[in-house]
Formats: sequence, C-alpha cells, structure tokens
Amino acid sequence: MKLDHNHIETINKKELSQHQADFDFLANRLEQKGNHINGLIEKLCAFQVAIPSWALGAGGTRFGRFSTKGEPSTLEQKIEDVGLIHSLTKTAGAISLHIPWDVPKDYKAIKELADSHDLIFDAVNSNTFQDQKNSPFSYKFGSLCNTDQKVREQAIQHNMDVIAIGDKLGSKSLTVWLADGASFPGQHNFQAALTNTQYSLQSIYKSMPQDWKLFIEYKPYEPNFYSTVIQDWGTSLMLANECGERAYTLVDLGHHLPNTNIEQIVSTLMLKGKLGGFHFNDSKYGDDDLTVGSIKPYSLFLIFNELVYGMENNPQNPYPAWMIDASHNIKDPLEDIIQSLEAIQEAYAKALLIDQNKLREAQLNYDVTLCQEIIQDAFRTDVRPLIAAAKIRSGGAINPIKAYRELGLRSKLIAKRGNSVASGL
Ligand code: LRH
Ligand code: MN
Repeated sequence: MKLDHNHIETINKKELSQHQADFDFLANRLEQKGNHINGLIEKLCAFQVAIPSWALGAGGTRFGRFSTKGEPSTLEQKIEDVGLIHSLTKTAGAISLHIPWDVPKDYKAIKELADSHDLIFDAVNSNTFQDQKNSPFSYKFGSLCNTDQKVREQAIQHNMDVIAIGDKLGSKSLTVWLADGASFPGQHNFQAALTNTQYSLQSIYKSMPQDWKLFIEYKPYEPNFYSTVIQDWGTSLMLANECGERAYTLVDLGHHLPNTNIEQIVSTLMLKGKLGGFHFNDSKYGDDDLTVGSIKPYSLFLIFNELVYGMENNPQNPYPAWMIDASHNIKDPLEDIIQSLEAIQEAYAKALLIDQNKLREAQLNYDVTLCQEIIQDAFRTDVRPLIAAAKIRSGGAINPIKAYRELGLRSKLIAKRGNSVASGL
C-alpha cells in the first residue's frame, strides 16, 4: 500500500487557512526575536528518525498481548508501514532492522522496495537475548559475557552475521544491546563477566567494515533483576573506548533509573565525542517504551537543548543516529509512532529557539532566574505551526494523525491483512 500524494494535499487543503494564520503569527513573533524561520524549517525537514521494525505490531507484556489487526507479518509489509508513516510525516526516512526477526530473503527486492518508499536502512540490531531454534548453545546465562567460550563465540558470530546482513542493505552501524546479567547476588563474578564482554565486543568491532559504527546500548535491569553487565552509560562509554574510535554509546531514554539526569549524560557523551545515537521513547517507572513525550516532555526538551548545543559546539561527536524504540500495548502502532515523531520534532524545534548566546551570558553572570526564563520561554512556545510548515515543504500531512484516520489506513490494512500478527516484541 502506497499513499497517493494527492490524497494528502486534499486533506491539507482543509487545514491550510488556519495553519497559515497560526504560522504567520508565530513567524512574526520569532523573527522579532531574531530567529531565521527558513533555517528552522530546513532543520526540521532534515531531521529523519529511524523506525524500529519490531514496533509495527502490538507489543505485549507477560500478562498479555492484545492484537491490533492488520499487523505486518513480513519484512515487506513492515517496510510498507514505515513507508506510510514517512509519507504522512516526512520525518521517518529510515528503518532499523532486528535480526533474526527481519532477515531478508531477497536483498535486491527488499532494497528496491525500501527505495520506492524513500527509506534507507539505519542501524541493524543483533539479538543474543533469545535462543534460536537450531542454535547449539543457550544464552540463558548470558551471551558475550558467558563463562563458556563456546557460547561467547556463537554470540560473536551472530553479530558478525548481522553486520553481513546490514552491509548488503547499505546499513552502516550495528547496535548491540545485551540482556546479559544476573538475577541474584553471587550468581556472577562481575569482573569476569565484564572482561568477557569487553573481549567479545572487541572481536565484533574488529570484524566491522572500516566505515561502520558500533553502538553499545546500556540498561540497568530487565530481563535480569539484580545486575546487568552493561548497566549504565559509564560502562558503555568505557567499553566503547576499549573497542576504538568507531564505537559509541547509545542512549535509550527508558534505560535509566528514576530521576536520572539524562540531559547531563548526553552532554558528557557529546563532549567526549562518544554519543552514537538514541532510542527515543518515554516512561513513568521502568523501560515502559511509551510514546515519546507522553510522560516527561520537559525532560525530552532539555535533552534536545544539550543536543542542539552539542551539534553546534562538539565537532568531535559525529551526527547522532535518531531511532525510536517503543512498544504498543493498547494503541494503534502506526498512530503511536506518528505521535512520537511529532513529539521529537516539537522538542527539537523548541530547543532550536533557545538563544544559546544569551543563555551562556546569563550563566556567566550567575543570573539563574534569567537562565530559566530563556529556556522556559522556548519551551512555552507553541511550535506546531513550524512543524506543519516543514511537513508542507516536504510534501507531508499538516496533521498526520488526522490524515491517517481520514484516509482509513488501519481499516485498509485490516482489509488487506486480516488478523495478521507482527514478529518482534
Ligand atoms: C532493550 C531494547 C533494545 C532492543 C530491544 C527490542 O530493552 O531497548 O534496544 O533490542 O529493546
Ligand atoms: Mn532500545
């Protein structure tokens, strides 16, 4: 299923006059403050987020899973669904695959299909947190950290296979997230587990093509509930440094203990040139994988403030990889992802409005109140007309959720696919 651009234009027509009024009001105010509207819109158009192939169907918990119907059950259908999201938002120009959930059968056909939807393949994700039917060794007690060298070698080989798959699709990065850890005190020798993990990651790193990056994702707990080998940003950064200059830390917003100052972690990683990318989502308690900006929108804004500052002042840090990592237990997955994309654009647009020079001056004058006034003025600005203007310029829908519903896309998917179920989480 591909969206005909005329359909989007027809729907936009009904929104245009109100949009123009809102946009003119905002543009006038922002120009008075010295903002360059065209530059802001260009940056929003250029900001592309990769969609996880594993989050296009209904997610679930151990307590149950409620299907959405019309879910994508093949890689081709997953690419189609990301194509729909990208047609409406024009900010989802990439897909991130998880192996072995999404192994292409015909690489040429898959690349052509992605191309036809203006999609590229972002980071590929390995999976040594589940046993595969015919794999000789189990990851029950860990993969890259396992005390048994044969298990480690199997896990290293899997990562090399994932790189080979990604390489055929034009991907340029591998994300490694390890469930490895312990659920009880005494179960693990922490030093042996970390050392095994370091050597294993170094082998994987050495096997990567010279133009590839390695993203090391950290997480404090789950599925192990006492310790995780790569538990926090410091451990990930240390391992990245041990691997080499093309190894980086990946920040999944849900992988932090309550009240962690994530924006400070982001600024430190950028200063050290080791921020590889993000898995955007939101959470109230644990790794809830909720819609971006649905629980802590101010925290997301503060993170983008550090990103905007870092992208301005830290040439040592490469352009980060932007990805969503979410799971949809009760909402339509495509609507959920569209809302996440909007929240990301909103946080980025608001952060771009912060007058960094004025802020630096206020910081140097210890004028704490003015510092807060400067960033909160940006946060309190309704930037939605700017985001809509970027969509119009890119050929997207002014209001993607409204367009998704008016076009009846879910019912069309159900008509085509019936009660199909997606592979993944
Ligand atoms: C682990 C994680 C990781 C993925 C998985 C699907 O919680 O965030 O990024 O491999 O979710
Ligand atoms: Mn993640």
